[in-house]
Amino acid sequence: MSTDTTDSTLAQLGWKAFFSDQLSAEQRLECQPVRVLSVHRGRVTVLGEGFEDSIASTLPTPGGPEDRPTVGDWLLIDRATRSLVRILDRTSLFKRPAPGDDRRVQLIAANVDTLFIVTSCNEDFNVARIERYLVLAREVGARPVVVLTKADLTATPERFVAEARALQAGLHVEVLDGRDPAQAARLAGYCGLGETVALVGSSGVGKSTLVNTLRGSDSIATQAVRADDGKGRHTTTVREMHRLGGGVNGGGWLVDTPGMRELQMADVATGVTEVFDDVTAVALECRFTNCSHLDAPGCAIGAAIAEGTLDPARVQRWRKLAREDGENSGPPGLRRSRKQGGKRR
Ligand SMILES: Nc1nc2c(ncn2[C@@H]2O[C@H](COP(=O)(O)OP(=O)(O)OP(=O)(O)O)[C@@H](O)[C@H]2O)c(=O)[nH]1
Ligand SMILES: [Mg+2]
Ligand SMILES: [Zn+2]
Repeated sequence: MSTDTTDSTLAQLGWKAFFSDQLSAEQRLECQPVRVLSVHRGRVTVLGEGFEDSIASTLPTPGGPEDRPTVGDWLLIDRATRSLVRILDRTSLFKRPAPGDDRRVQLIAANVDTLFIVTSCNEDFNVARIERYLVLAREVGARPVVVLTKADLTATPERFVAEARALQAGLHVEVLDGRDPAQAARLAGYCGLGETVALVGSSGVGKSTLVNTLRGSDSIATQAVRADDGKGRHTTTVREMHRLGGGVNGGGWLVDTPGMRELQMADVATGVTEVFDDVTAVALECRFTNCSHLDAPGCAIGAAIAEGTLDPARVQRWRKLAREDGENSGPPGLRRSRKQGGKRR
């Protein structure tokens, strides 16, 4: 579409050639693209050129489990009836096995460019959890940025930064007091015009606070963490896209998400291989086929741990994720029940 770059509204919303190329000549005439800002029971709030409304989210011909609109999706709606015609193919889709249900998949967000992996400089900080999110980012092809909040609550923020940086060469790590606009402004570069950033992480780490600070507003509810254990109160309950103002604020979109209790992994073999490329490279050298790399004498992983070139804790985290992926992946009917397959995190 020739209007792609000149049409500021659609461009601001993240409209790209990738999406416009999917429209047939007929759809160009009869349909209008809109982006999903939030999802409610059976309905979606959408924004398009001169159009913001809540529409029914039922597809004319529903298909597989990913065939339903999620936050960040681009939809085609009929100009005349304003009904949903189709979901455009996504540049990326974040999903996870729905907690407590082996058959369903929860769609977290679509068409995300960058993932803010938010954790705080306190008890929440956990390299295994960050690795899980890194795997997810790899799998869908979004740029990961580790955002360490509550830097003001620790005397040694650099310790957290160093631990996070060690997880992946060249990983972007930002550390800040998420309530401070001047510090939060360092994140604006990741969310330029039309770009979409999703914030994920545990409850109480300050995802909504960051969105508020970046927008210069306090419209999203936030809540103090529990005094006894420092855990969040699951304040945010819906996934929602929020627009950033222009100028120093970038002009992009932030998807705020509810804090996750657990992040199970399924269909992420590629992501695991890439995030743990140091471990998988050694595993490939192991001369035993079907080696569990646990304690077989002569195993390459065991040798690398003994030599000090591989961190045993990291190998253990790799093994856990790889096993979990194996258990949760494949056709739903063949999945092992997670209740039997392993303990919940
Ligand atoms: N000291 C300090 N407090 C912060 C910081 N960021 C957030 N907080 C506080 O942490 C508490 C939780 O923040 P929220 O923004 O509600 O956390 P959330 O990640 O959105 O939590 P859920 O919506 O439950 O997933 C609030 O009281 C915030 O004011 C920070 O950088 N420093
Ligand atoms: Mg929140
Ligand atoms: Zn081995």
